[in-house]
Amino acid sequence: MRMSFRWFGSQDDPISLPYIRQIPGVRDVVGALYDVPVGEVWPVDKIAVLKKHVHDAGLTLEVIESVNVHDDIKIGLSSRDRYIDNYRQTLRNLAEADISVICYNFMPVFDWLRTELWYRLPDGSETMQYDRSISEAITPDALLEQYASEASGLSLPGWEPERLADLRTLFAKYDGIDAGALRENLKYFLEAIMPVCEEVGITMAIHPDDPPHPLFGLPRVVSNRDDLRWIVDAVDSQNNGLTLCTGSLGANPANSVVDIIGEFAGEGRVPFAHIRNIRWEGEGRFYESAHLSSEGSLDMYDIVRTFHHAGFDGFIRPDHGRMIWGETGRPGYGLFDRALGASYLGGLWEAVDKGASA
Ligand code: DNO
Repeated sequence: MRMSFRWFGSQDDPISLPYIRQIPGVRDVVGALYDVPVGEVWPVDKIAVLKKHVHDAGLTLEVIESVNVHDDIKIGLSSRDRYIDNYRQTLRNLAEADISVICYNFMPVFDWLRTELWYRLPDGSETMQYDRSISEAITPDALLEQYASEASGLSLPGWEPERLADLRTLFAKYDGIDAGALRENLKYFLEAIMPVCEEVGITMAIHPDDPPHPLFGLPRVVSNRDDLRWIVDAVDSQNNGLTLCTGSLGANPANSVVDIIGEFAGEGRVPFAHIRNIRWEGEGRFYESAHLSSEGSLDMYDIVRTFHHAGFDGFIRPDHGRMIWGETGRPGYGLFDRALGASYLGGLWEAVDKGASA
């Protein structure tokens, strides 16, 4: 297992690489380029600069989160082939910099979604919360406005204002795209890029839908065990893998996260894991808790043990943390609570590891 930490780049992350370097057990950074429009080729020189920044700080960069997929590919428009060619070239360019894992998602229009970015917990910390009844009542425009005014002036991953500038047109393009069509478009995309992935040694790791159900009338096809099974079988290559995000899948109590880990990590199809906890608050409602089992609804010991038993040797990162100790910044991506998460997960791993060989 390699413990990693997400970083949003020197332009846009209030957390510096030297600080990340001081988190015990963390040697890998999960990064991305944030100034290349979705669908365009990531230039070799920009990738090299990012890689150098990370290396100069004594850290390693092998995982990219995310190379986003253009909506035309998800919709299956004829323009998709041009964007797929660009994606292939991006993969080649990333492989030149020894990138081995690419996290991406196939959610239409939006990436993750929360209805509250600063939900106050009884201990005074703040965290993100989701309430399905609110998401069903609010318009996407209103949500965008809320994010723009509440995100401390920082961009939120997957919510790039330039991409979402014309929401109505984007939504209209999805007209008639149901889950079946979206699935076929995902397969088309994977079939087109897998030969390059296999040639250059990159594993694709699709991120589950977050939250794991359709939103605003748009389909979602990466929400549960059967969806993951379909994806893994649709293109049966070891380079077609999953980002196992415990918080995303775990948001639906019907998903057995532990069984899903056992199944797919056991088959060697999980190169990357986001391990975080959530607390269910009732039907369709949850908040992102501290990582400890005692703070949330997921059993983190069981989760880590299952990864270990499956022979997992990929990358792990703590995920969304709360804002604690007066820290401000990008919701979910403060330093302190994620660092606590990394330490806790590292401790669980050590305990399971030593227990297994005792
Ligand atoms: C949210 C993240 C997601 C994730 C993408 C992967 O904080 O988990 O934005 O990076 O879905 O493409």
